[in-house]
Amino acid sequence: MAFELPDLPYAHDALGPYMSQETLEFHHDKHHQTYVTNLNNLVKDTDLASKSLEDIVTSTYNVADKAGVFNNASQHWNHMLFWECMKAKGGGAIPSELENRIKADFGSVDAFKDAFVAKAAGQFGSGWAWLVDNGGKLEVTSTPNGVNPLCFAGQTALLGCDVWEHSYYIDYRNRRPDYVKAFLDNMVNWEYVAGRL
Ligand code: MN3
Repeated sequence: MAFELPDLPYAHDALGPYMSQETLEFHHDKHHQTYVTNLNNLVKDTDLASKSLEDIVTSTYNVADKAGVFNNASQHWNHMLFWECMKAKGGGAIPSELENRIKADFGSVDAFKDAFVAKAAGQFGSGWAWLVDNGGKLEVTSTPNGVNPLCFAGQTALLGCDVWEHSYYIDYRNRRPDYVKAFLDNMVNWEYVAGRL
């Protein structure tokens, strides 16, 4: 069965003023759609066509002649997570179980946010910043291009933030740290993130 682009879980204008309708129209309707279309074309009539998205990502990571499949499959997975990680009037209180885990592993919510923004800002070029559960310990990581926590044994992605320029350039121009701060404080759906624990 072909992969499909899921609808956004909110209206295109729901994340304003922090992420504009124009950004979501380009990012979801065009960029994400392109990954899905490319993935379907690349796996069509191959033995990958019957595999799950997660299996395609993990089985093509670092396989030289499967780089195109990996890039489009991982980006499809990453963006589906990214859309779910946000909501209208997001940010705010973190559910207590997740907040306690964050405090235990980072010292405080503010220290976690500082570490996440630093990782996101420090990712050279295109990529992602993540909050992962790595074998029972919460960590912030960053990855290049489409690489994601599925590629690393023991890691479960809780929160993902797209730091490709197409994710923030319309609204923030070159100010990636301001975008990531707004993401954490005003866009994240912490109930959804906590539900991934
Ligand atoms: Mn993107």
